[in-house]
Amino acid sequence: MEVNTFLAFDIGATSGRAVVMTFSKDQFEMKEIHRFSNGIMELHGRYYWDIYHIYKEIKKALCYCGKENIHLTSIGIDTWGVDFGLIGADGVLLALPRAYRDSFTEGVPEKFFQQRMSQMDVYKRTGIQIMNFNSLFQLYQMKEEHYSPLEQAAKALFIPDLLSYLLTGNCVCEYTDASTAQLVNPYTKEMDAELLCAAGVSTSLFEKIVFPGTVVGSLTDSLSKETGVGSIPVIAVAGHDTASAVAAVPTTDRNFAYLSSGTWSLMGIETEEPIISEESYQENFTNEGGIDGTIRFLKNITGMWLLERCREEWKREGKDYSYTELIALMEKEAPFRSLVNPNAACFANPQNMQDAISQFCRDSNQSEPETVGQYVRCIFESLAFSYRKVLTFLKQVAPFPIHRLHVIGGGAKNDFLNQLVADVIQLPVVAGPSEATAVGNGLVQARAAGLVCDRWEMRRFILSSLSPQIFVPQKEFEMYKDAYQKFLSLTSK
Ligand code: LFR
Repeated sequence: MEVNTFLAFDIGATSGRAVVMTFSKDQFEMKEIHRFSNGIMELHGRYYWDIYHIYKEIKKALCYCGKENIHLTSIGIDTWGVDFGLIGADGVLLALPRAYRDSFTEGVPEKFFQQRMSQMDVYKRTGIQIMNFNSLFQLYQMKEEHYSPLEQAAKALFIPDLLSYLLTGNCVCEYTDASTAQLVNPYTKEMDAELLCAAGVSTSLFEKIVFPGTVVGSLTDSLSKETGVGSIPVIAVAGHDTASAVAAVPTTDRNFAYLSSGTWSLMGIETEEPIISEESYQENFTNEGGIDGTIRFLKNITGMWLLERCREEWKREGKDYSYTELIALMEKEAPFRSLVNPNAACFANPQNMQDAISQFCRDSNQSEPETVGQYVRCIFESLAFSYRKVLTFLKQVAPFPIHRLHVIGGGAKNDFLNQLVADVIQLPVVAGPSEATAVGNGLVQARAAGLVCDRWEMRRFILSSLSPQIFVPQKEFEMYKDAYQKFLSLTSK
């Protein structure tokens, strides 16, 4: 039987992993072979990604494959969106890529709308939610600051493309990741020259867009030798991690909403056409690019970031809680004591997350959380209510009825939250795969190798290889009504 093996690198803002996916007949198996930490790095008041650290970790995984004689068919890389590296005319990486959590773009969209193009026009052209860290605003602000790497740059490469470039020496601009930049027209799927001009950069800064499944090139000779894996192709997968995750929703029909749950909670629907309307503009929903030319109509909700940051703080105090311990502590506490709006600007990158949560509660006349369990409860309940709010809007605009919510990504492992969400949204929650991003990444490689033909076949493959868990609502919404009203009052603009 023919066996194909793909190596999927899924690199998030806090950690990265290398997963080997072995395909035989109509099933696949997955094995995580390497995991490493990632994070933003402060240098002279600016925040960067240490791309060389990521590169070295990628090499470690390749060396492991070389040593273990794992014969790879191809490699694919997905990462978070919007950030990019700048390359000089001679191919040199000019600086570490700046990180989207750097506050350098705070207030920049407002300036851009005033001086360059109206907010409505930007939204109509791109369908992308306004977030200050979008590449459009990063580029504009870098220009304003005369940021020297941009002054000298011949090319900008989004992070997955940048890593593929380091591995192969070839440059591409992959569509799903480019779509997060707020520079792409979602109908033509090409860069919008007027937007680039408004940001002050040349249209030649970006390569022509390619679609998931395109071969970027082969590993450089020196890497092939050093790692021992040989001259294997690097595929431009759905380079945006959320697009890879959505590709891996285990479903056979379109009647679903998804929640890609990790550092961010990305909640939306998959559509054939963009939804760009007065309402989507008001609610700041985004139309990012998916595989097979689909649109990911979704909203960013600040997700486990709130808890991840609290956990780091508790760790610094010497208490390294596991998720199981946190949930046990939370279960001892009364529900709905305090709620926050996870998307409030104060949670984007605070000095101290617990202080930010307490401050939010004080400002909204609520009791501040006092124990670890109370913080966890506050975060989970606020997230569940955010999901209900977003789903209510999705139901209004979806061109099809929504029958269930698929929770994919690391958050799918949180049974407590899955059940709470099912109760709060009054729809079944289908949880898993928790490694959806790596699965989507590997399946796009499998498609490039001719093993599957489209996203529906990819999804059938997932269903026959993995079994998602289903949580049906067990409580009436009536019992959440008052708390939900309170939550809505905290999130109204
Ligand atoms: C998730 C994600 C989101 C994007 C955010 C910043 O990892 O890719 O989809 O909005 O990171 O790029």
